[in-house]
Amino acid sequence: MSHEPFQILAPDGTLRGVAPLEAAEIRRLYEAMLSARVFDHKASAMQRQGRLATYSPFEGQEASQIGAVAALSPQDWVVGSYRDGAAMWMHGYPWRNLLLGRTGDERGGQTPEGVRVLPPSITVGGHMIHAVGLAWGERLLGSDGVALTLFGDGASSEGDFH
Ligand SMILES: Cc1ncc(C[n+]2csc(CCOP(=O)(O)OP(=O)(O)O)c2C)c(N)n1
Repeated sequence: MSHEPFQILAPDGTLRGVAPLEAAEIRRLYEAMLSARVFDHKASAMQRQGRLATYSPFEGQEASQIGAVAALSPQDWVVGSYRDGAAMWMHGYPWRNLLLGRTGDERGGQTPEGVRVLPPSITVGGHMIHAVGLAWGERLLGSDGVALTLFGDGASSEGDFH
């Protein structure tokens, strides 16, 4: 039995096999990660200046959030926590709303028409069951839409996770 590791780039940077994405798509995703990084730095600075009540940075998680959402269709759902702004934004939730929410302005929780993203969950683990409900609803409608939910390892200790 072979135990070859899954590898796209060799340690010296050469491509192994066929590139899974076109160059233009790689650039688009990299730009999205960079936008997320810039937002994250700005929001962290605003929190330290007292201009936001709280802020949970996601630096280092840009690829997992942007990459996961890049695989979705607009009809799919994103249900994240306070730390998942990059994923939410990638699926259409405005940065502005994320900032408004952090100032206590309830308009921050108003998802634009047609955007299938729930407002960020502050309750650790409370949003995963919403994602399951949305997925179940899609199934009842006969659609092949899916719901993506994101959470930390701590949330997996909540009863809702099970
Ligand atoms: C039900 C609930 N309990 C406690 C808290 C306080 N709290 C906020 S963030 C956090 C840690 C969560 O850890 P994890 O799920 O691993 O996510 P991370 O913040 O590390 O991304 C806790 C306990 C909360 N928001 N909700």
